[in-house]
Amino acid sequence: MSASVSTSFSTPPPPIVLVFAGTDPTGGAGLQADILTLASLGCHPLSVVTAVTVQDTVGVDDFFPMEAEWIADQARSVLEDMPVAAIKIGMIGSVEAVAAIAEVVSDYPDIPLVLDPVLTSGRGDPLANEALMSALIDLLLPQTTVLTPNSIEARRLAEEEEEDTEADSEATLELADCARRLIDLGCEFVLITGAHEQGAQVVNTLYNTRGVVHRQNWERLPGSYHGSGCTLAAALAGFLALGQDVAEAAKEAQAYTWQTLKHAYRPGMGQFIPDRMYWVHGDDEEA
Ligand code: PXL
Repeated sequence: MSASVSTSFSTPPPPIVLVFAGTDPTGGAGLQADILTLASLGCHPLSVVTAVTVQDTVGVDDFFPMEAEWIADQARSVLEDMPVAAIKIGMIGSVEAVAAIAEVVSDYPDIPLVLDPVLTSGRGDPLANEALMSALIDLLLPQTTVLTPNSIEARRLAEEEEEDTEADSEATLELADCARRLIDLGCEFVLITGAHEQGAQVVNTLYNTRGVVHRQNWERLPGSYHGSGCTLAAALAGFLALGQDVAEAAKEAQAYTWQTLKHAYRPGMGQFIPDRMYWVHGDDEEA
């Protein structure tokens, strides 16, 4: 070998974030969204493919779940090679894959874990069934540092858990009750996003075991966005990897995501795509 590879960087290496997610060929959501987000924040993304989707910016037509063993093998290879500062989990294609991921992450209890409970596409195409929701609740929630459901996902997960009890399925659960139930199931924090609720502003609330940690209001933007939830959860994992605590990371991730939505573009015939690299594209107008 001739010249050796230079390692004399004066800046510290980027923190590493391990992502489990499905691929989205539009680049709008899923693994591609996570990679763009983490790169934009100065993190190094490790990417474990959990499923391959067929979709455009309008909706998801089909998906092919990766075999559970392949998911675990992808993750274990990189986890044994590199120091991972945070883990983010997005779409998981099967119950077996949930079990495999749960087993892998249980070997790394000190790494903060952000779980984005992806249940449908933006159009509402199902990406998870009841069995998968139960597996998420039983196997992954107890290992989760921050769960990031939108209000629809929060209600579905909380109601799923109450199904066998006397919960009145007609009544709409208050989001604070959903948060309490989800925390009782074992996650440390829940960040419930409110874009699907009524109101001139979007209200996102972070809860922990003691109740509300903080509530952030955001100007409601007019578009329909593909991959906003992925962006938020990935940014949260990124800010945790950069050393922030959960309360601060949740604020920063919301501010970053709002900017990506503010600068979103519409490359196809469907939803807008958040611009995770908005700061590269020369528009330095303040929000
Ligand atoms: O936005 C949720 C999401 C996550 N992951 C993948 C997706 C979608 C929505 O379409 O396709 C792969």
